[in-house]
Amino acid sequence: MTTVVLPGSFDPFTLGHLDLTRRAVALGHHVIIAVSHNPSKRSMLDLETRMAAIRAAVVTEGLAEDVEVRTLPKGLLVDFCREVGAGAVVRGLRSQLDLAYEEPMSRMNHHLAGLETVFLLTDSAYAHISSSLVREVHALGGDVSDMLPVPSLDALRAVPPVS
Ligand code: COD
Repeated sequence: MTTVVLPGSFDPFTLGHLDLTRRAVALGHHVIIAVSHNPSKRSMLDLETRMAAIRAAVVTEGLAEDVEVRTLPKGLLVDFCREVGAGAVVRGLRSQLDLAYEEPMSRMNHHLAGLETVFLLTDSAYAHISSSLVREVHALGGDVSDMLPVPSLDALRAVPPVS
């Protein structure tokens, strides 16, 4: 079993993220979901809330044995991967736009530490879902209940829409 890191801001953790996690586990990996913490970037949900919602979703999905949720410390992803003994990073690709964003990061991580990235093509059922659009739809009073695991939805509902 290889340990892999699935890094992200997960603000909020969506059904697309959950599907990515499930599929990485199905490939036989032990998955560390590493939640980034960037104090200079305002997130809708704070770090603890995001992590608690992810843990709850992982338990509900029956993945708790194979998945850990940790904070991604400030610094290089390759250093975190070395620290936790991860052999690769897992990232999802929804479109060519994602590939354009991911390619330089993947090449840099490989250059810095020989760290591989495993790309999984997003299930088309989730390809239109992004955390940023979910935040926007929610903030404007739209329904995001079919895009999020229940714990993320509960966390988001605690944040009032813009009036
Ligand atoms: N379906 C499937 N997958 C999805 C979906 C969906 N609907 N939505 C998003 N995803 C995938 C994304 O493609 C991504 O792979 C993953 O889920 C996480 O998504 P996000 O948006 O939460 O993640 P990001 O892009 O905010 O994460 C940024 C990092 C934390 C990875 C980045 O900032 C980083 O690597 N930081 C470390 C700094 C570093 O080492 N830099 C130098 C080397 S590059």
